[in-house]
Amino acid sequence: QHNPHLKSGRTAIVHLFEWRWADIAAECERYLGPNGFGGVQISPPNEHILVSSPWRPWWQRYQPIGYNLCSRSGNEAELGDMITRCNNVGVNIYVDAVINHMCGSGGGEGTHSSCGSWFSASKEDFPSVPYSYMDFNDNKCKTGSGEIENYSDPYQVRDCRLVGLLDLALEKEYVRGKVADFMNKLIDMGVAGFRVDASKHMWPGDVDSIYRRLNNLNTKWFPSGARAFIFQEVIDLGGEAISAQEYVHLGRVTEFKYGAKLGTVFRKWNGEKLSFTKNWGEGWGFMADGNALVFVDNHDNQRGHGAGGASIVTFWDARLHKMAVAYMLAHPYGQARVMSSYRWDRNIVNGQVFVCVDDYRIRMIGLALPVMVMDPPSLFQSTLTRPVETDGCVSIDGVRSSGNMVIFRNVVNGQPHANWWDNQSNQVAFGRGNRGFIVFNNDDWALDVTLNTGLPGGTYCDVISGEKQGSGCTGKQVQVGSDGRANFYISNTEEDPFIAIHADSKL
Ligand code: AAO
Repeated sequence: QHNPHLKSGRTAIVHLFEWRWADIAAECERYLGPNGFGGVQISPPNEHILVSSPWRPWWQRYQPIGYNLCSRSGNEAELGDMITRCNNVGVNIYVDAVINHMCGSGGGEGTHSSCGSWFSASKEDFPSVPYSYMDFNDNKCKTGSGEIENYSDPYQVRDCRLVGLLDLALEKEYVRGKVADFMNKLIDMGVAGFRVDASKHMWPGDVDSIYRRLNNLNTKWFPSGARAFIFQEVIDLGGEAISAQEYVHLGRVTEFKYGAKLGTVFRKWNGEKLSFTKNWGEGWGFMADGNALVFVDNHDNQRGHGAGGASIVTFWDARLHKMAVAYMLAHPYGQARVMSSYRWDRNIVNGQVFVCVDDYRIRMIGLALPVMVMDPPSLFQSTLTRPVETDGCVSIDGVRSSGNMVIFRNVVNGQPHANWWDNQSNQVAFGRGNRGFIVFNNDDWALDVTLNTGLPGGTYCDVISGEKQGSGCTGKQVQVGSDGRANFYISNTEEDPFIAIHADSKL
């Protein structure tokens, strides 16, 4: 099902990677709700393995050992409280559903799991579900190793183990039922939908059968008869046996070409120029607008996992990343997702750990909030409640842009891509009907040009260098004449070489 069921006027989703449920609940009330965010993609809520080598890595949560709702992010009560509180302020919750597999085959045996449930990876025994060896694809997989050895063979990709993860037999009624029960429990608690992890590794017919078993969404917050939003993780950069097209009738699909190409454009690699993005979207060979879930970077390719390659821009390239995220949020194509995660700054001073957070926490809010560390000292202590330390980290300057661009996207919602301008190089501008206008300078020289913005005459506040506060503006001001034209000057040496104005930033 392709509709994210966003509440009125909201348009963007944020992935709060590895955040605790209690922190997300507070964030919904304090920031996301009031600032027009439509929804949160949360980390997998299922019980997961505890990995010791390396110590408690983020990716242990992609190794379920059962469907009890307790994880590094918190327990079932905290999850339920978060869902309720976010829904109550108009912010939907989307669950990262890991249903293709259980833990890795080398996961051992014992109670090293997030709720302490016993399991045996070697015997393929997960009594808390329960699943036994009969519920896995060992006999179906035809490779000698039992692993996916060749991505050009669709049978291997679906029937064999992805990086050693025990592959569930989703053709079995029993397994489908257990997966659906897990998802239905979350639906009944009030979630709006699911990111379906590793969808490429499941047969479309199998996941279709599971989706059909899902309950309608909880009518406390959603219209009666509303079906869960589904967005499926299928990495399709072309050149493999399995394409995203095999899944688009079932729900939206992650468009991995989007971030890979946008990164190439902003980095000016392969002769790409921003001016070539005049027909950005389907014109670039991406899937149909209504099928796409788009993002600049994700939790995998931000840290060297998954696909996209070196072109992906992340917070490590903060200047390009801010521009790329703003481009995505200003552009009408696809359901947009921004992300918040964290980075571990190798900065330990006198035994005290200084932590930097990346895009979201610093750039969008700049407030003192709990900060996540990469390898929390123990379970359920995954965040350190202390103010953001900027020592040795990114600066707080110019931190508003992504949050304000989410508001831009809401304000221009439904308006057509309009008033395109480019200099045949890396300076471009476009508007959204008569509601918003954005100008980028990614060239090595200044931009100085008068453009038709499509906006009514008046003085507008640039929401990148500042924002409207009361009747004033903390950033640059743009004068739009009664003919809709305005002069823009953007130096190529600015930290944020782009300007965005919209109907609600009019002074
Ligand atoms: C961990 C360890 C493993 C260990 C395993 C089991 O790292 O060494 O064997 O445990 O004990 C995450 C981590 C994994 C981790 C796993 C479980 O990323 O490192 O394994 O948790 O703890 C494929 C899948 C895609 C998947 C991606 C990472 O298709 O679904 O790999 N993403 C999701 C999650 C991810 C999670 C899982 C799935 C598992 O987002 O966080 O894993 O639940 C090609 C294919 C892609 C393939 C990539 C990477 O891409 O197309 O399908 O993604 O390779 O293998 C060019 C090509 C491009 C190609 C790319 C890379 O760009 O154009 O197509 O090169 O080769």
